[in-house]
Amino acid sequence: MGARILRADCDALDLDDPQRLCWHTNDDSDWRCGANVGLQGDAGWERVVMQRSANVPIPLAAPGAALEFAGSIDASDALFRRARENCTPKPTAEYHYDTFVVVNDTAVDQVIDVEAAWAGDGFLLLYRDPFAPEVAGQCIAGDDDFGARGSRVANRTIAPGQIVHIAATTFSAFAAIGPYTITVSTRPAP
Ligand SMILES: [Ca+2]
Ligand SMILES: [Ca+2]
Repeated sequence: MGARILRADCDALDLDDPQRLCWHTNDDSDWRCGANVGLQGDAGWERVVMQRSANVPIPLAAPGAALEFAGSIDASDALFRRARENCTPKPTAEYHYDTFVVVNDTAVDQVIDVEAAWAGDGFLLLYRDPFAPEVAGQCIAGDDDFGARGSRVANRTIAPGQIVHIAATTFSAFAAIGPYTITVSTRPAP
């Protein structure tokens, strides 16, 4: 801590070190990947930058406990063609949405209840993994209204290792209904 860092346009030190990396954005010399050096212009190598999905699955709460998510459906949110409550597709209109991804990381089935509280006319959907809402069969369940400003999908069994994408969206196309909370309760073991 506190040591001065060595700044140079490339890491050309210790050419046998497998941990060092260099590629230039505005120069063409000294490219390296570990101990493989002099790679500039080498067609056998490719620069790839990968970003891990922000939606890393979150383990379900322990039996008898719950996860709480909060968000807001805004005009800046992505749009998709959501399913209806019965999971048949709505092929034309588009809806802003957020997703939350959960996983049953236990060795046994878990039963969950998913309940949303909206500031407007929200719509709740559960999808299988991978999240491909336009693909038939990926929708698990949906609910428009539960109470005055809610939606609820109850009593869904999630298999060991199963990933579920919870989509928070709206009844009306292109609506921005503002804040919401989603509670994912894991039922106590029977
Ligand atoms: Ca949002
Ligand atoms: Ca609704």
